[in-house]
Amino acid sequence: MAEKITDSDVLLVVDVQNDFCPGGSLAVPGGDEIVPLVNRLAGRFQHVILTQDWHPPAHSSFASANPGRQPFEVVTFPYGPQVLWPDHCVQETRGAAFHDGLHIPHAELIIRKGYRRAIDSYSAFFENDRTTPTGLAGYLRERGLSRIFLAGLALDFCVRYSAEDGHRCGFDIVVVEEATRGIDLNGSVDAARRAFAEREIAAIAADDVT
Ligand code: VGL
Ligand code: ZN
Repeated sequence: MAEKITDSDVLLVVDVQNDFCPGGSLAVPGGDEIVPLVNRLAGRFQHVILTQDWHPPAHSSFASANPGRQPFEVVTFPYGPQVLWPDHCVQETRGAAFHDGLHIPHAELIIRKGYRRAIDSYSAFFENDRTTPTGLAGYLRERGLSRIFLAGLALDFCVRYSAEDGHRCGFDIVVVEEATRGIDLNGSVDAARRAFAEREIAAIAADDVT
């Protein structure tokens, strides 16, 4: 199923940041391997938006900010279950910077998320309370961008939540799975694929994006 890219399509490149790549504090296995493909894909789109995980020091999602807790434990926050992470993507650190190989000079917007200390934010649309908006839906609507292709890190967290929320907001969503990698905690990659299938969120091979 080849898809012709049009002026109302946008590529959303999720969190291709040093901390999510090998050597980073929350490294996604093979996270850096997607960079050349993401660059090539981006070259086919007129419109590209990047997201950047952007936490203040001692963010509530860090295990280090929750006494007695370890990274990857799940705890209950006022808005529901929350995985506790190693410290990562702290504002203005090298870990929060985009991977050095990411080269998308025509990216139109960088949307930062996770900057409220008390709420984590996986999705590019809503924080983890699923009600606080990032502003992306309004931006896309005003720009007439109606179909979102997704790439980046991590498939089972920020890409998954962005896909589901984008779908819920009425956008057409296409996940370019080859241009993603997952963290895979307790079957979370399979759960992401099931969630996409249930919502008829399309998957596409990178070569079919033309
Ligand atoms: C992410 C965990 C914590 C992601 C961000 O980009 O998938 N995962 N913060
Ligand atoms: Zn984060």
